[in-house]
Amino acid sequence: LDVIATGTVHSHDSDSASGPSNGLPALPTMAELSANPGEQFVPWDAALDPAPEETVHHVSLEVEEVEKEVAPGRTQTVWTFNGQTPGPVLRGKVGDRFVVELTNNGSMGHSIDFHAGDISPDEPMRTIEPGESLTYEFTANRSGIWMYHCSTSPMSVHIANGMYGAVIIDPPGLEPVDEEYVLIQGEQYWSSDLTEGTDADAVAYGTPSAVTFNGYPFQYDHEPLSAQAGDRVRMWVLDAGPNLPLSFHVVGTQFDTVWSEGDYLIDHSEDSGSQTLGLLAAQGGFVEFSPHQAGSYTIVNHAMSNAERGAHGKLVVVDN
Ligand SMILES: [Cu+2]
Repeated sequence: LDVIATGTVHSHDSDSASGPSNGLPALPTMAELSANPGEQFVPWDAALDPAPEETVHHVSLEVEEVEKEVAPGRTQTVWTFNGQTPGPVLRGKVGDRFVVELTNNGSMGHSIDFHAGDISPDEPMRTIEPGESLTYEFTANRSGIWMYHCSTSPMSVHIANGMYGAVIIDPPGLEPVDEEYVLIQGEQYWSSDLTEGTDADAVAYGTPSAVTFNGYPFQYDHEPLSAQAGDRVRMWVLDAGPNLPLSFHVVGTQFDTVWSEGDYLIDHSEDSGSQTLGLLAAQGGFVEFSPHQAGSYTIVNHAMSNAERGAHGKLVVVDN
């Protein structure tokens, strides 16, 4: 009775009504995550340009900590490369050289790690303080969709708070297709402190507030990707994590080509197919398919709870 009178039990009850009993912030509902974006919302452009002709790529990446709408009704500080999450997609061919100038315009130490290169991490991946720069050079000796990310500790928080992107190195002989897109899965773990952005405990517990393709939940439900019936469509896919796997599926299609982590599982097959491209954190690949009927094809992480947290979109196919 004493316990009830002091309100301890009552406060426990209200906790369980408003959120998990472990003290973590309450998770947004699917209705909240899929609500209409704010007026300032601009979808992250998933359409890919072919690799440029140049074989030496000079890239400038600026770390910027910016306020951004990361989900409907949620504007917080995010840590970015060039003001966007994911950061810019770099694309080239096997043998290309990348010369990256990284500048830290943020308020704390940051860094970058390119999986597309194989070099000693010690110097180029070092954390630099605000106002500092470094040059990070590598030759892309192997094809892939390679993750890049901030590698400053705690890495889970720097990645969850926006610091990731992709380098696409085309496999030799990769043929042009009618439509080519890139989808990068990332998780958000919202802090109640909008300046902090990410809740480190929620990351540790593995309870994401949102799971996104290209940085915003459900964004391609609002602004669908497009193709014409009979088109050949290629979707490059990267799981930037920081933690969760991705079972990439496009409802109504079968993949006749799947390339995962360096090799083809199937390649223009006429009598076998694939339903998902399964990726763990930091793995990537691409799928190809030809939707032969007009319709609205849903893109999901088929680990369905993640789709319902926002790893979900649409490819709208029209008659040609
Ligand atoms: Cu960082």
